[in-house]
Amino acid sequence: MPDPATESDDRGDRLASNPPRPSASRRLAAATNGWTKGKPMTDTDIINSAKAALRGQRIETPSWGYGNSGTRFKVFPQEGVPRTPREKIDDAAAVHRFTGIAPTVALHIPWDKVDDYGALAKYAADQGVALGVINANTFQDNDYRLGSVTNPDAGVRRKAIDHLLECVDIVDATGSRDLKLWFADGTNYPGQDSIRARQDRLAEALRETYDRLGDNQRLLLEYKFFEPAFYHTDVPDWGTSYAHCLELGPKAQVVIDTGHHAPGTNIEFIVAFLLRVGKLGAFDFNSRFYADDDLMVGSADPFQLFRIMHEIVQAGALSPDAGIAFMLDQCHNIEAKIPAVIRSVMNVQEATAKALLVDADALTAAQRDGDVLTANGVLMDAYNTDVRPLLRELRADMGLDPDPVAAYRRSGYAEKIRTERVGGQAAGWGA
Ligand code: RM4
Ligand code: MN
Repeated sequence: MPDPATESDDRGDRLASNPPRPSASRRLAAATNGWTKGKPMTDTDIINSAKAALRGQRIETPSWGYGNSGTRFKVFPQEGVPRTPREKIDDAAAVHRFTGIAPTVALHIPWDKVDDYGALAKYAADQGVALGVINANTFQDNDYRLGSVTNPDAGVRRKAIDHLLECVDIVDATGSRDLKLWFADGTNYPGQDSIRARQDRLAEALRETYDRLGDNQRLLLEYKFFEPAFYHTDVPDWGTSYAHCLELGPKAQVVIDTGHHAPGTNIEFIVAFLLRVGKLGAFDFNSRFYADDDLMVGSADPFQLFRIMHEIVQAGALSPDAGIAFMLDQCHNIEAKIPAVIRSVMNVQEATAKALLVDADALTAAQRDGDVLTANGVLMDAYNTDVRPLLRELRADMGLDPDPVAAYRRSGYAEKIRTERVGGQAAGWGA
């Protein structure tokens, strides 16, 4: 049986028994080298529609990714790090200038607290970007030692809920659409608190927040299976998040943070499941080796990222109209931050390009025929395609430099912020 995964020597046999359907990399060559002559139109169509989809792709960057960060052992400060929300917006705007597909920046409250959010939104617009998802923070106050919205103390719960409501006000003021919630809540010891009562408290807090949302606003609920609580977490997994979102209503959706799963978890299954039921609201993209490392997305396991994007593409959920917020949730502890964010955006873009090159017709046919190896081969063929020439061409079409990282390095922006941002308090965890 022909195996499309090996696209070289057995090609003659394949072409003899199958219609002349070029592999993904040959289709790509067709688009970039004018190889289309005599080949089915559909192949060029795949390339063109891939390019159109890539042109419309949107990836949101996190304001906190531009600040100093580190581990609990050490934060290594960097020069030129932003000191204010406006300076973080400047950096996000720089990433967008070089990538062309990162026009929004997520804020974290209170890290990005300002007096006038309307003015901040206007400032962002003047820099060529918009403010995106508003992230609440109920994990850094002394009061939250035993939890925030699930704390046994009603007064602490009230304080946490008030913060969530304040964040909805900020969603209003910034013109954003989404409020994103991640809770550090949980317990460290069996018996420490009632797991079940904490679920009731969580449901109450979510309900009050949900009811405060405007018609076009959403509550996005993130999950994480451990840390900082280690015995149990109150929203440990997608099932818990999904159940709460279902109970809340249509404006509540699940956030998948790729770093928040146990090793070996099949994240693309979660993506497929939630897409099918209309409950996938957003991604927090990053890469992990061991824990919640928040390293550059696609760096450890680009194949996993491809498999995730394949589910997105197959479900027609890539376009911004589908309503899924594709965000990065990363920190750059030892590497230069802005080029690392640029690289991360490109990693998502590359995985997406490969997913767009999957020959969906061939895949469906192989799946229908129960042809396991061909089906897997179709997927691998797309994954093994070098999409960098296509993306370079796309960027040139978009009026961008084909090599965003090199263009950033040449731009002088890094030197500029290094000399300008002297004094003041650099943004960061400050650990
Ligand atoms: C959390 C979670 C949230 C992010 C914070 C900074 O672990 O992933 O999404 O807002 O980190
Ligand atoms: Mn996250």
